Amino acid sequence: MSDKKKYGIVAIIGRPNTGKSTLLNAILQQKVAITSPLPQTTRRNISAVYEDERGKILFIDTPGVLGKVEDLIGKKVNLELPKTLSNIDVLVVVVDISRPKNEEENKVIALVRKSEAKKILVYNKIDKAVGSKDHFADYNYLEDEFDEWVKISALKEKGVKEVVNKIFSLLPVKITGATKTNIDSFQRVDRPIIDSSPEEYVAELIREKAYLFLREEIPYSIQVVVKEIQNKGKIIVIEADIVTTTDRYKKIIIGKGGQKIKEIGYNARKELELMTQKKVFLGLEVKVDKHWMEQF
Ligand SMILES: Nc1nc2c(ncn2[C@@H]2O[C@H](COP(=O)(O)OP(=O)(O)OP(=O)(O)O)[C@@H](O)[C@H]2O)c(=O)[nH]1
Ligand SMILES: [Mg+2]
Repeated sequence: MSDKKKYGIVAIIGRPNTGKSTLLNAILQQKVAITSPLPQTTRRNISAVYEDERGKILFIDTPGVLGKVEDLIGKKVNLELPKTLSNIDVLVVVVDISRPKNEEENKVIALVRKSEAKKILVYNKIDKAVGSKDHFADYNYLEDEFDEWVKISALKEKGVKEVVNKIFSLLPVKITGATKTNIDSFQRVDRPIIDSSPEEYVAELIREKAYLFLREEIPYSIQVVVKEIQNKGKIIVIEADIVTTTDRYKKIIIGKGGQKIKEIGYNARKELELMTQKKVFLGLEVKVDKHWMEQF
């Protein structure tokens, strides 16, 4: 490997729903992280490697920084972030300029100030931030705290390459041993290299569809557990549970005549079939476990 290549670890942070996961997917040109219109979609760090002729970047997509933390998941999620930020080269901070700034942003800024990494401010959702929805002025005073800034639309894939260019421009050519080892450990499979297991990945995909079809009805009271993935040649058989906290929620997830669960299952299955180019059988059950959040 040429000495001129650059290696670095990059964390993507910001308040919930700013488009962090959408940006990572756009950079990698593959869905590595699920996205949804609901805040708190990402619950755990998602790592994936980007590589081109300039070098390799290990991206870490993080759960959104929450202001008021009301549930157990939010509490656990909030504790993780400062640890993640302790060993990174570049911090990509995503703000949604189609929404006014709020107190959650101040929490993000506090984390930014503590970090010794290089920093890029990403103004996202420029496609949506027009007329009365243009809140750019709320955010642009932050530029002084950053090494670089860029305006993008992660959804429309505008300005995404610019983000990668700026990351490479901020990475030093000389790399520390630790960073390179960390990135090389991701060299196992096809690009982009994701650190989640097939079970975790499929579970996330099902959770995405559940968020999509349930909307605000049972916000964060669900998790998905994939119990089995069997590759039977032309067909993949998957057994999974959607776990929720009460019988009332279970009823909502199933829906009238099983309509909701069917929709969730159908859409998850279709996406998996597209990805794998195989037929997928997806057995979905809804279960109640009052305590799942405690074990998260
Ligand atoms: N119009 C528009 N919508 C966007 C853009 N980027 C993301 N979105 C939408 O914003 C919503 C949130 O996107 P996510 O990528 O899930 O946001 P996130 O920051 O990862 O959210 P958490 O994981 O909950 O912290 C989704 O509905 C996306 O489709 C953009 O550039 N323009
Ligand atoms: Mg996310």
